[in-house]
Amino acid sequence: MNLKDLGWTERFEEEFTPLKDKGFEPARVVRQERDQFQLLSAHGPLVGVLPGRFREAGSSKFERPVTGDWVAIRRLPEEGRAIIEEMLPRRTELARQSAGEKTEKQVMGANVDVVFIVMAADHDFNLNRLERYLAMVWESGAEPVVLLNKIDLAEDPEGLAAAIEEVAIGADVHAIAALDGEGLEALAGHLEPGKTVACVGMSGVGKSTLINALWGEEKLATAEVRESDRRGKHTTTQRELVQLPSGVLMMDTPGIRELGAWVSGGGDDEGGLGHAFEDIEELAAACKFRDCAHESEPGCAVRAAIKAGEITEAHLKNYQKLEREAVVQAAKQDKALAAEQKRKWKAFGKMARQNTKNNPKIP
Ligand SMILES: Nc1nc2c(ncn2[C@@H]2O[C@H](COP(=O)(O)OP(=O)(O)OP(=O)(O)O)[C@@H](O)[C@H]2O)c(=O)[nH]1
Ligand SMILES: [Mg+2]
Ligand SMILES: [Zn+2]
Repeated sequence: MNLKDLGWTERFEEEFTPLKDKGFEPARVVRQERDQFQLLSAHGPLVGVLPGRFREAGSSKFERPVTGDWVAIRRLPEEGRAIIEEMLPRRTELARQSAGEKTEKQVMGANVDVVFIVMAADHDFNLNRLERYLAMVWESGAEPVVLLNKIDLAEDPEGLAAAIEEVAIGADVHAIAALDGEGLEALAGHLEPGKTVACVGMSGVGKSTLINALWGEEKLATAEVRESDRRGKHTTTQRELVQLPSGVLMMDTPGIRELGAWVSGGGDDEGGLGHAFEDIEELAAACKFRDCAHESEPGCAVRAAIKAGEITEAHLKNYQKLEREAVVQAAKQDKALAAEQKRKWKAFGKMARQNTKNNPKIP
């Protein structure tokens, strides 16, 4: 097995050098269930064992690995197992903050390149929730792609897709019917070999169905939604990374019942995206130049943070992409506004002219 096929990059290779010197090997977590870790390494599948030190609550040094993480292992060949010794820094981190008594971060997946946010066109359609998903993905450093699934069940799929486009600025939007394979060709551009693509969304929206369709085989369990309220039955229970014949690594995730209160995405009444890039906006305030593009300008605080590993290059790229889109969107709106004004003035002028005609005394 080739590590590159599992998503290994030069950056990981570099970070791994000191660990290699200790005699460790790299492996990727493809499934995690409490303390059971299924790993894939250059030597194939292994069961990973997590030493007790990783369980220290709140210790960032020993944060527990999740599906998608790269870890340094010591193999115990005679037992077919491996000890997880260290975890490599995450390139991207898909996390939601559960706002309980103390804010706790729940990591849903690591080192994901693209996230398919799956929304069903029947019962599931909810733009507020979509905004929170988008904020979570932007914040993770991965690229969000919105999939409107089950369009075979919708009366007006175009209308729904258009409503999504308005919310999902900066993200690709595709309308599909995973069950019949409709519209899946359009996803090809996101499904590169060695890239990691995660599916997220509520239970029953068709995440596992989609992965099966892309696989060409019924490998993952799916189940019909409840007749009474069209909600899913929580069929997928683990986050699992699978390698499709095309070479793309797909991560299936269990649909969550409720998103809960998300600290990261802002409240319901607030558009989520504002918070997703607060870090960059704060950093940018410290750049030497006010109009710093965070490319090669001297005194750029954003580049310094990337260098220090505080934020990822991908996070900045996403921010810039969104910023560009927002500018385009604003320009479009201005244009629409201008057209609207023009129409109003035209109507007004016409009315004025008619008034003048009917009542010549009015100038
Ligand atoms: N009509 C229609 N049904 C679909 C489509 N895609 C999925 N379904 C059905 O929706 C139901 C739920 O699909 P799953 O793939 O199990 O949903 P999931 O998102 O993986 O759900 P969880 O694992 O519970 O999070 C199944 O009965 C699928 O056959 C579609 O495009 N059209
Ligand atoms: Mg599923
Ligand atoms: Zn800068």
